[in-house]
Amino acid sequence: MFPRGVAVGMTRRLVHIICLVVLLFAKDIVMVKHGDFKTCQQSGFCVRQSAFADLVDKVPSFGSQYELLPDSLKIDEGKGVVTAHLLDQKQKTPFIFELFLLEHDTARVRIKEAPPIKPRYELLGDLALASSLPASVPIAKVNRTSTGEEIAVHFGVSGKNLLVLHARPFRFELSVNGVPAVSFNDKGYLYYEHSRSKESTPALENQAASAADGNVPVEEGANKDDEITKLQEALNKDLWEETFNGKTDSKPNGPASIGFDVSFPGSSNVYGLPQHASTFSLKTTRGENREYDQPYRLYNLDVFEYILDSPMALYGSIPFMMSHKKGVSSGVFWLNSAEMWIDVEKSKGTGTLSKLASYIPFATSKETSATTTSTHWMAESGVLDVFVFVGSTPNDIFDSFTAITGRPAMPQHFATAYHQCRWNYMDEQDVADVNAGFEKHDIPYDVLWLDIEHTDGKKYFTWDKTKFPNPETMQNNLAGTGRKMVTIIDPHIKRDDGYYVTKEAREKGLFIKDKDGNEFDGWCWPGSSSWIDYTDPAARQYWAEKFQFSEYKGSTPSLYTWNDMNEPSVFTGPETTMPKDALHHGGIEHRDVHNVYGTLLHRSTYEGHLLRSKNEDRPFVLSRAFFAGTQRYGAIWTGDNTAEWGHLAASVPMILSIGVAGVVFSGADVGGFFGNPEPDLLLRWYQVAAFQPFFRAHAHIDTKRREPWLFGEPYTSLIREAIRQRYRIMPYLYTLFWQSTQNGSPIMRPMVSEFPEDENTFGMGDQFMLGKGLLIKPVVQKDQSSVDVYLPKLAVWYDYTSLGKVAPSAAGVLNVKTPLEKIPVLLRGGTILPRRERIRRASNLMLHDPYTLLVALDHKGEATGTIYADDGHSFRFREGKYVLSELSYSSGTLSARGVRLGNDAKLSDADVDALSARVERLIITGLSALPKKVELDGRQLEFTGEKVDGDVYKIVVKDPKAWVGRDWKIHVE
Ligand code: NBV
Repeated sequence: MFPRGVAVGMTRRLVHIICLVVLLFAKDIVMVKHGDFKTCQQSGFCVRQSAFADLVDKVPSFGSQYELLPDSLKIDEGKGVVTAHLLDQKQKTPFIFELFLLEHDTARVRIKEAPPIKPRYELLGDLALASSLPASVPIAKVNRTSTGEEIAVHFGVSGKNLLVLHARPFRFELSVNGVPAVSFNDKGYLYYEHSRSKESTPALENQAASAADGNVPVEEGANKDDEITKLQEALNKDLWEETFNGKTDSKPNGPASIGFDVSFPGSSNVYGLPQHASTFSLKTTRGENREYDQPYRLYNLDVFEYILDSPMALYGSIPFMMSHKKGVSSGVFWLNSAEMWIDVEKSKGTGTLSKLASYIPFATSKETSATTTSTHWMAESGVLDVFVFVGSTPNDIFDSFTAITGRPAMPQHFATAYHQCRWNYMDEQDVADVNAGFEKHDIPYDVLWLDIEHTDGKKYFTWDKTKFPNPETMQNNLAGTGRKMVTIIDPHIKRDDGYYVTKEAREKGLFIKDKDGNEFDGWCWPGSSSWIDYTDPAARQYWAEKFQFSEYKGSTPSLYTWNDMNEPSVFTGPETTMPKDALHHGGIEHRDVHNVYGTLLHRSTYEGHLLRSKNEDRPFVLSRAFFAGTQRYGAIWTGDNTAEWGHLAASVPMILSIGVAGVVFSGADVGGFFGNPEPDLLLRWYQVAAFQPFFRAHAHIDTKRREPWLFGEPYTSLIREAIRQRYRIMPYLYTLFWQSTQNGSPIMRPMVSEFPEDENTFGMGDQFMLGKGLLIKPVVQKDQSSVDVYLPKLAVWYDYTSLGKVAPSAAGVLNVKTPLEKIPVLLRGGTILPRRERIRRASNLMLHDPYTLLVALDHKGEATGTIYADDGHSFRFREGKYVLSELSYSSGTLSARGVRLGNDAKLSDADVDALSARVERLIITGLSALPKKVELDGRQLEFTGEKVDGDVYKIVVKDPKAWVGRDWKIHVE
């Protein structure tokens, strides 16, 4: 017999060893090769839809088989609704066509089977769209040809938008102010696999292919019969069952895929469609000189060590694409959460322009040399429910898209600061040491994160009692230094009868079922697991309640949440995810809801945070999987990247693509998750991430420790400085977050959205704007001593450090020296940027510190800016408890105007002062001469001045004693 203490110690060690073995085993399962994910050729519906499009290309008469029946057409001008029957002439299947015209220059088009033999999933709108959608708008004017074959519908302010609907073949085009923007089914790829019984004979696709056989062109030396057989095979591929890497999808409902094409006439660039490790302006995937040989895929997947420059699917999916050409922007959003593939093709010419000419006499010849981008969208199931947005600039499209999918949530102030994470901070001592390390090295940070090892056996909502015996004290200690903690909570629930979550969820029937109706059993971190079915409102409610402080033992109000593995990641499932024939609430197949599943967990956790704080505190939840509408719940990150320069470079277009698709709060793991970054790579990463929306360092459990002070000098000081840069601009950043809640504008913006008139910016994704005022270009190569930056000529630019005016080449290129301590950051003339220069250990401790206003003049000697401030954590801003200050500089006067909106008339000056702070310093650059005096209300202000680069003057005004949020004027004479 061993003494009791020894026995306990041995048992613990044994448990530890078993856990390690399980972990290694699990990691082996997860170490997938890229052959573990499907290509289009391995996906039945992608093959079928692509074959259909190929056939249409080869035999044009085969395409466009859909016709609107003119007699069935109903137009409700007042409500802005058009409906009609749509017939698939080849297969004689009926559909219902609906067009809804909405505010925000939006047209919604729905095509449904009438009626389907098997019901299709139509509940997605309730889950993914904003709770109140833009109102319908009346039709301003309708023109209809006598045969009813063409209908021209004007809508929007002064009828500036024109939608022309063609009955035969069915297609429509949308133009704005006379310029064609979007064309639907121009290529005739619309192909709706109607629902059917397995017995329906003969396979209608066979008829379809034979109908075309007379015309199928045959390459020299090829046999015509073989060609037709190949086509027929492709059109019939995997209709009723599909096997990939030994795993079979039983497809009890048979084929249900939908494909269509959308063209952007005269437009060379399309953006969005996240998530891919690809360029910002999407590459071509179809046509002769295509850049990728696969379409972009949207299917939320846990891809281990993802490769760069690839259209492969990753953790999140947003079926939204945007396009822009001078004067016209447009967007397309397909409300569909099934697996999707999208081809991108570019062709010379203007595609649909010629067809539009009769409606738009001024469809000008200016565009004849342009490129048209055509896209082919293919989804496995669901319905055709497409929103088309038009406007003049990308900002119009961000506004419209987030009016439909919801405005971004306003984060708490701390969430916009720097986060320190690793898999794992091992115990309470480790947490205390890391916290002390930040103090000792005088590096600010706001949040410390705990990964899966903090739990008792990967049972979420529990703590490993040995490593974390006093979680409350630990959190309170952090809170005492102004900091928060985040723990990870994943959706896989250990199948352990002794685990209360398993027991309760099982009793309530809240788990996803397998195809036979039994509780789905798969493998994930805890071993054998089941997955909560967040599509079920009862499951969401149950989950939300788990966050109550009384339920989540050891949690405190300063603890927030990280939802990982929610694609969902199932180690034993096909492509490391849930089988498509698994069943959700109401008998819905997983295939229909796959891409929205992770967002429903995100939402449910968000609701849990609301519940536990009685709607007091703004939630903070980070999710890995995402879908359209994720922005309503919080932040996402780009997943498991690698400590390589290429991954640093890729993070910029990735965050840009996610941001234009509404999810404005995102970031990449600083330093790279896998591998060990060299110190210069880590530093360069901090330098750029300090200007990106979500700023968190994270690392894999097998990597060396990399807290910012572990690399010695000069790295400790330089990383400290990079993080301090972030804290300085937090008032600016927080204002951008607020603006984004108003109009969906990304925090980190592509050049094209700030300079929509400058064609040089249209294809650019390697530099970005933070708001309107800062341009950042990362250093993404080792030992790079200088970097070329493109500076649009429409603006004047200043070096952010020296505040001297820079002089780019005639082509707008500026070569910036990049010694280790510097990456190119340029300040745009015309900007007033609020900063806080007193850096404290955590950002909330700076909330009442005074501001420094940085004014950079444009070529007219003017500048504007906004400051938004609130209590940093509650929802009281919704009742008007916030400060909004509009600043402008013109003719030597800086004017500040406190804007009081809504019922904030209740806000007294004292309230304003409590939420705000005074200006302690005013810096103005770009002056043509040194002023003689600077005064406020007749009071002379002290200032110093100097000449800086570019023959301009910079002055620093000391303590003007002006409050942000109040009205005042400072005169510079
Ligand atoms: O929970 C462990 C990790 C996490 O650190 C990472 O950020 C996630 O993306 N998680 C994935 C699971 C294992 C990855 C190999």
